[in-house]
Amino acid sequence: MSNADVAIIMGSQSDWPTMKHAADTLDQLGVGYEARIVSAHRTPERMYDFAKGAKAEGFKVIIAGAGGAAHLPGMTASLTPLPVFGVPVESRALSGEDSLLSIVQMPGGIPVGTLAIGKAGATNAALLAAAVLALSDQAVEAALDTYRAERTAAVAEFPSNDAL
Ligand code: RP5
Repeated sequence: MSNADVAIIMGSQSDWPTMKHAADTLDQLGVGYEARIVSAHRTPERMYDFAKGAKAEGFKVIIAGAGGAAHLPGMTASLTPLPVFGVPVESRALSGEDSLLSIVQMPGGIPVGTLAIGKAGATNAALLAAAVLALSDQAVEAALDTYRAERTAAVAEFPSNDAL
């Protein structure tokens, strides 16, 4: 059993600089997570075992990041009843458009909630995972409210020349 509510999985170590933004956001919200490298192509049996066992391990939401021919989120979604949020990692060859289309174009019946390419997607995947948990966790609900209020307060009403 894992104490973590959220599993962050990724296809490669090279995805971690992107997926760390999901981890950092969950840290800010006080949400427990576990991060693992699980490749659909290089470690398919690890992927199968993880996805089949994720619910029994105690995870409630899975965030899956991958780049290029990014099959990890969709394959994971096909093997688990848990909600899966997919993060397209920015690839070198096609800037993540390949990752995005690989993840978003799931056949009807097996959903992956697909986020934006790169850092914004990883951050928002964490916020969506937290929003799911907040439905039954008042501490996470309060942390999300604070997160939003802080971002609202940080927006100046008038533009400044200071940063020019
Ligand atoms: C995918 O291939 C991974 O998710 C990664 O984004 C991409 C490249 O992997 P590396 O060759 O950098 O390990 O499976």
